Amino acid sequence: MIDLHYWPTPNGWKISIMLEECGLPYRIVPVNIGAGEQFKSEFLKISPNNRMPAIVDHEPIGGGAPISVFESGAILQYLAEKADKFLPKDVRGKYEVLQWVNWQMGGLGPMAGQANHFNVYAPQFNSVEKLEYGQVRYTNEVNRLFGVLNKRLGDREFVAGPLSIADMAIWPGLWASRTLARSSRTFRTSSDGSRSRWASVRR
Ligand SMILES: N[C@@H](CCC(=O)N[C@@H](CS)C(=O)NCC(=O)O)C(=O)O
Repeated sequence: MIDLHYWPTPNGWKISIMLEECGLPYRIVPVNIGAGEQFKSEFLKISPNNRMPAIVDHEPIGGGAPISVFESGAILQYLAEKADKFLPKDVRGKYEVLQWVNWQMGGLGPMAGQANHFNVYAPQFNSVEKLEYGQVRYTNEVNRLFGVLNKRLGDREFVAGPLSIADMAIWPGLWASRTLARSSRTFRTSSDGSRSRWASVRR
């Protein structure tokens, strides 16, 4: 059995989607990040960066003591290895997928998070003048990243080969982009044909 330390956000969805797609048995352990549960000492033992999601696998690959994993990209990779699904074994296919997982983890995820912060959350507490630089910088970067994804999806059904952990890492970010679209005048949604087609395939 796998414990999924979870709260319903795009990063949490990556893992619940993967567990469901793999058919692996799991139970949800809620981490209410609005109530500060991510700072509890018990949780920090498995996720020292005080962020969810995290997992504890009580029947790990290879047996032995339970294994805990934090960071959604590492969790997706662990589950792919455990289920032997959604991550090819051959070196070309594997790194085709992992480069896009890392693109999400190091690029789209953090940048969409910042764009969301400056456009959606911070305006409740700050003046427009204070926020404008951050809004422009991060919205432009998200526009650029979505352009990269759009181009990638122009001639293929999934991000990297057949359905993989790359799709599961990237898809939940579209949620953030919909919130952004409502709050930012500069977020471009018009030229996203390939991305929209891919998003609807995954629905
Ligand atoms: N890079 C991390 C990011 C995880 C993350 O940012 N989680 C947020 C919710 S989406 C969180 O737990 N926030 C709690 C906090 O900021 O204290 C991952 O992909 O797992």
